This record gives sequence, structure tokens and C-alpha cells, in this order.
Amino acid sequence: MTSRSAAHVEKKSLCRICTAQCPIVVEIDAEGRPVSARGDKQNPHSEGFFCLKGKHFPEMHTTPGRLRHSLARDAGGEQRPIEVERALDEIAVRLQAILDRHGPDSVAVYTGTLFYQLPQTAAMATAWMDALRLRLRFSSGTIDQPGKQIAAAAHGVWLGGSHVFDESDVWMLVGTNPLVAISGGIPHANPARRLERARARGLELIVIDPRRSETAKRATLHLQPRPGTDPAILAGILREVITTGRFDRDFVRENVAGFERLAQAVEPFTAERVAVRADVSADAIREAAQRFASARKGSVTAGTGANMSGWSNLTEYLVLCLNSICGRFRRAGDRVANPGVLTTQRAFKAQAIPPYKVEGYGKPLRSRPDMPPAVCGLPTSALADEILLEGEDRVRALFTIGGNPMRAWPDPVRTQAALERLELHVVVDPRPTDTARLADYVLAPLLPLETPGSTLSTENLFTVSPALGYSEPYGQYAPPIVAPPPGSDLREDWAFFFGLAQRMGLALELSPGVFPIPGVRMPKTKLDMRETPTGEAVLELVTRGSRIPLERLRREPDRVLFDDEPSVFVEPRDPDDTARLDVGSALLLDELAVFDAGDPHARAGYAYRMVNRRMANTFNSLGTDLDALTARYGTNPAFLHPDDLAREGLARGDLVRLRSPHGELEAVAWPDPDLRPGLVSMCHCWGAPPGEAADVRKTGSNVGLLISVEEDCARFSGIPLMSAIPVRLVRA
Ligand SMILES: Nc1nc2c(c(=O)[nH]1)N[C@H]1C(S)=C(S)[C@@H](COP(=O)(O)OP(=O)(O)OC[C@H]3O[C@@H](n4cnc5c(=O)[nH]c(N)nc54)[C@H](O)[C@@H]3O)O[C@H]1N2
Ligand SMILES: Nc1nc2c(c(=O)[nH]1)N[C@H]1C(S)=C(S)[C@@H](COP(=O)(O)OP(=O)(O)OC[C@H]3O[C@@H](n4cnc5c(=O)[nH]c(N)nc54)[C@H](O)[C@@H]3O)O[C@H]1N2
Ligand code: SF4
Ligand SMILES: [Mo]
Repeated sequence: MTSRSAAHVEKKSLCRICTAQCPIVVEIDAEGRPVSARGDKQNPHSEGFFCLKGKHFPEMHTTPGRLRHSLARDAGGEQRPIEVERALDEIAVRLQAILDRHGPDSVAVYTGTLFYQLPQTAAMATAWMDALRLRLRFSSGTIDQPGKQIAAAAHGVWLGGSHVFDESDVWMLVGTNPLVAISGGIPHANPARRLERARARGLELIVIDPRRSETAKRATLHLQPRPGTDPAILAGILREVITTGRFDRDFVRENVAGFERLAQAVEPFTAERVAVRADVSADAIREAAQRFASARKGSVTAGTGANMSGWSNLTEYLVLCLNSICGRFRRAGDRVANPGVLTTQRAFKAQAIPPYKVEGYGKPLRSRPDMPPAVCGLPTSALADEILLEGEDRVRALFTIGGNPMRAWPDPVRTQAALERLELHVVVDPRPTDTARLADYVLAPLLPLETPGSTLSTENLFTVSPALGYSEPYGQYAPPIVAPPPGSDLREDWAFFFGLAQRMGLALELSPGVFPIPGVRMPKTKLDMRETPTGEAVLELVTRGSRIPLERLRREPDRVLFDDEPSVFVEPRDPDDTARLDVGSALLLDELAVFDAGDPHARAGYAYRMVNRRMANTFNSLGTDLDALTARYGTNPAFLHPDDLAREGLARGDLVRLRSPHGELEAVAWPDPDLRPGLVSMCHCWGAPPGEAADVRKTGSNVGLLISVEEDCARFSGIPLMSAIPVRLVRA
């Protein structure tokens, strides 16, 4: 760390790179620039936890690579700085013209990961989309873990909430590596320490991952199966729990429907048969079932590995079924460990929201006529095709907010062709990303240390899945602590959408929170469109109706745990309520028979499978351009088991060519003894744009080149096969 001169001050804030949102202490120099960050050791929630990315978070604010002005493409095709108010004037006119001529279905919005970490932006941009009646909304969610929403709809939601990690004695993780991803599964703040403490009090940690991941290394039981076989393992565990009678009879009798149908569906999955399909021992299946079911409290949760390997819907559904039949939910009278701080206040009740519609949300996309829109949102894997459609009827304008399609979407060749065809592409991003470079306008936002923020978005994650969100009543307000770079012309992200709405004569209604909360009516606010509100005022509106008023967090900045408030307990079921969770959904369990019939993703002649993974020092495409964060591996190498490397005659650092049935890429080979043999493990969001001459040793490789958006896409969400992809190795 730089030596701290007398003129330097330290101020508290939150790192906003990933969903952990770690409390940090930022060192600010005499000129008011943020120069470094460290974890806040005094913070009782995180106890000083942070990571190397967070250390370089201030650099994102000061790097010369950051956009200090918005950009517009001129007549000659060059992107040049433009005054932001003028950019908004021009965008409003061009957008209105497209809407007038082609209607709302000619305009699409893609919201990336960062969108969901900016609650004010999420709320304002959503209000703007509502006012424009835009239907074509796509998000990174359908190339992430879309099975979660599908499964929740088919299963229903328990209003009492799930057991939290800190009170559990068993925890099962399927295709997720929370010690590196820090994205839930194990609570965000300081997951390693939380796990260590939990293990010390006897927690059983069961990890299912074809890689002996950082988390798997600390498990009490690690199953290292073939990728793409999670449904077999979960069905095998469910069968074992059912046939040995270890399920929660009382909970099932009172709250669960479809038990017989589930029992029938998993009947073929004996431990011995699962052992063959997944290549794990039958004893390990029995052991996992016994340990999971005999514990008192706990949960099973799945991550990207389990969602990207072909069986997103089914796997997430079986996860919920296992939680349900084992009664892994809070009951009437139980204390709620995480009643919320900044989220709209809600009641906890020992009852179910019954299953709701999985699909049939509006009419299908033109490029996917056989795929009725589902509860997870429109398939992002189809968005490039919507732009590339022949004829009048296509997407002509796209708004990309806090996302980087050129790096993140499957099939970057198609993505590039689509983005180049757009009549209007507006990107909201602080960096000149590969995507921003193709845009007509890049709107450059202020960054978190310059704007008011809070922990709301991470708290809100409980709505996405059990085991996500905070496990205690933690909340923090983060005031702006540095000024924007001198001479810059930047706005808070949300202000672009307010500005566009003003110019287009729209009236906006703002909802609090980032995601809707099942069973809760959110208090909406009609905005006064004559005057732009302050950032603080917008933050107040998105926390409206919270259990702890934002004002208190502002007043008492060191009070970040609200555990001495009156405790919240789960209320009994409403007297007339008869709703049940459904573990027998035919819609989803039918997929189990399809799964059992064989591996539809296998292709002859492709000896390896490529699996997804995250690397510690980059966050999706963020950090891939910072030397300090890429020092360890240089790029995103192709990890292989040392025996495979040797057999292929490869050494660390050699270039390899990977070919899938869809495409190919070049990558740097790297040994990983923790990987199951026969696999290649690679991180996403790297690589130069297709067609650009580039040195893979510097740019890394775009894994999306191996992915097809036409074949092997899941029902409902269209998530392509993004893990367990058949590949073969070719010497480069
Ligand atoms: N092959 C393969 N592909 C994958 C995955 C995989 O595992 N394998 N993972 C998928 C997953 S899970 C996801 S979530 C997606 C990620 O997909 P995206 O969200 O599209 O990609 P990111 O790189 O996270 O994009 C975030 C962008 O937000 C910008 N940003 C940073 N701060 C701010 C801010 O304050 N305001 C605004 N407006 N922007 C900001 C960053 O500069 C960055 O360009 O990728 C998916 N793609
Ligand atoms: N450092 C860092 N943190 C991040 C991100 C990042 O890019 N970098 N990205 C963020 C985002 S957008 C998200 S969505 C989260 C994701 O968080 P996670 O879902 O935890 O993502 P990963 O760390 O990639 O862990 C996925 C694991 O699944 C395993 N796997 C692959 N295929 C299969 C399979 O078929 N079955 C099973 N059981 N396992 C399989 C992989 O070996 C890997 O260990 O992380 C977030 N946090
Ligand atoms: S874990 Fe995430 S939020 Fe925490 S310091 Fe690292 S990047 Fe920032
Ligand atoms: Mo993600």
C-alpha cells in the first residue's frame, strides 16, 4: 500500500464490483482522488474481508481508460466525446423515430450483471421501459441460472424463508464455488471464515463439482462427477432419502403436494445406476443422502455449473424438491435471522405461495416461435437473432446497461454481426468495452465512490434463491466520498433514463427494490417529471417501506448490524390457507425421463468436455484489462488435468486449439491437478472480438466461440450448453 501522508484521509464505503459488496476503507489523497482500498476490519459483518479486485476498485475510478465523457458516433463512423445532455437529446429523437415507424417491438434492452447492483438504475430504467411499454427485455439472468425462476414457479415459494447458513448443520452445493465467486451459496461476507466457523461447530459440507474446487477442498464430502449429470445425482439422493424414510413426514403431509409422483419419477435412479451415469461411487450417493437428510437444519443450492450443463430447469427443480421433502424451511415461531434492513418490509409466514405459471408470458419471439416466454424472462441467447431477422419485423434499437454482450453472450460472431446491424445502439458503461466500441452512443456514468449507494441489491438476492442474500440483518449506506474526475461530464446511471423520459414526455412510476418480492405489493412512487431528483432522493425511493429507514443508516453509519431490533418470528399459516409446495410438477419431472434416456449433448469424436469456472481476480469482463489482476495466469487459460496434458504432449503455456461442434478457439494450456480427467475448464468473458488479429496470450480466449445458440438450448430460458460442452483438442 502507498505510504499514507498527513494529507491523506480514509473514508468508509462499499466495493461495488461484485455482489459481495464488501465494506471497504478507501484512502483518498490530498487532491481528493481515491488511491487504495482495504477491507474494513471494524465491520462486524465482513470482519475485514475483501479481495484483490476490491483493492483495485479505486483504480476503476481513476484509470486513464475510464470514460470521462459520453461518446457519439459521427458521420465518418468515429466515436467522439459528446456533451451528455446533447447525447440524450439526440438519442430521444432517434429512439422516438424508430418507435413511431416500427413500434415498441423494434426496441430491446439488455441488462447485464452490473445493472442488478445499481438499484436506483434498475428501478429508474425499469420505470422507463414500463412507460414506453417495451416488451423485449433481456438480461444476463437467462445466460446465468435461469432454472431458479423456472423451478420456483413450478414448485412454489415458502413465505417463512429458508434456513440460513450460519444456523445450519448441513449444506450442499451443486456446481457453485462460493469461496471464489463470493456470490452466495455461502454468505457473501467472508465466506471462508463463515465456513471455517461452521465446520468447527460440526457443519457437514457436501460439494458436487467435477473440479476439486476451492470450496470442494473444504468439504466433508466431495462428489466429483462427470459434468452434466447433476439430475442423476440429485434424483439418486432424493430416491435414497425417500426409500430410507428420512424425509420430513410432518412437513410433507402439511405443506407438500406431488410426493408420490416425485417418488415414482426418481425410482429408476438407484445409487448403482447413478454411479454409472455420473461416475461417482454408489456409496457416495447414499452417504450424501444420509448426511443431508439426517441433519436438523440446512439447505441445498445450485450455481452456474449446474445451470449451464444442459439441465438447468430440472436440476434447480430437484434442488427445491430435496429442500422441501427434508423440510428445510423455517416454521411458525422460528426466529428470522435475516428479516431484512433496506428491503420493503414483509411478513414471514409458515405457508406456501402455490406454484404459478412457468411459461405463457406473452407471445413468442419472432426468431423462437416454439418457445413461449417464460417466468425467467426472454432468452438472451435469441437476442442476436432478433436483430438479424430478415424482413421489416426485427429489433432495430438496443440499450445495453451494465453488460458486455461481446464478451458475455454465447456466439460472439453472431453477436458482433447483430450489434453491427443495429440502427441505434446505446451502451451505458464506464469503460470503452468491446461492446461499447460498436455502439452509436456510450453514456458514461459516475462510479460508486462518487454516488450514494447501499447494500440493497445484495440484500434483495434472497428473492432469487434460498441461500442467497444476507444471513443476518446487515445493511449499510455508502455516501459519495470522492468527486468525479476534474473536467468530466458524467451522471448517475439512473439519470440517463430519467433524462430520456423527460425528453420523450413520459411519466415514470418507481418501484422499490431490484427484484419483485413474492407476495409483497411494492409501494410505487409517481415521479415529478419537471425536475431531476437528487441521487439521495432516488435512493430513498428505492428503499421505500424498508424495515429500517434509510435515514437511520445515514445517521448511524457505524451501526451496520440491526440485530438488537425486536426479533422477527415466522407467523403461523393463515387459518383458511391450503396452499402447498409442489414436488410433482409433470412439466419439470418429464425432463427426468428425457435425461434418463441418454446424454443428448454428447457428440461422437469429441473426447473432452469443457466446463465453466470463475477465476478469483476478474469479475466477468471487469479486470481483464488490469495488469495487477491478470498477473497470475496472464489470461484465461484452458485448464487440463496434468495426465491429459501429458497424453496430448502439451506443457504449461503451450497453445492449444479447442474445437466444439459449433466453433473453435485458441487458448493457453495450463495444468490443474484438481480437475477431473477428460475435462477442460475455462473462464468466460475474455478474448478479442472475432476477426481481430490478436495474441491470445495477451487477450485470452472467448469461450462463447464454442457455444451454439441454436442447438442444445434449454426449454423456457433458452440457456445454451455453456458447460459440459463436447470439445476436442487440436495442437495450435
Ligand atoms: N461461456 C460462458 N459465458 C458466460 C458465463 C459463463 O460462465 N460461461 N457466465 C454468464 C454469466 S453468469 C453472466 S452474469 C454474464 C455476464 O454478462 P454481462 O453482465 O453482460 O458482462 P459483464 O462483463 O459482467 O458486464 C458488466 C459491465 O458493466 C460495466 N460497469 C461497471 N460498473 C458500472 C457502473 O457503475 N454502471 C454501468 N452502467 N456499468 C458498469 C462493466 O464495465 C462491464 O462492461 O456472462 C455470462 N456468460
Ligand atoms: N471472482 C469472480 N467472482 C464472480 C464472478 C467472476 O467472474 N469472478 N462472476 C459472478 C457471477 S456473474 C456469477 S453468476 C457467480 C457464479 O458463481 P458460481 O456459480 O459459484 O460460479 P463458479 O465459481 O464458476 O462455479 C461453478 C462451478 O461449477 C462447476 N461445474 C461446471 N460444470 C458443472 C456441472 O455440470 N455440474 C456441477 N455440479 N458442477 C459443474 C465448476 O467446476 C465450478 O467450480 O459468480 C459471481 N462472482
Ligand atoms: S469480493 Fe467482490 S465486493 Fe468484495 S472486495 Fe472483492 S470484488 Fe469487491
Ligand atoms: Mo452471473
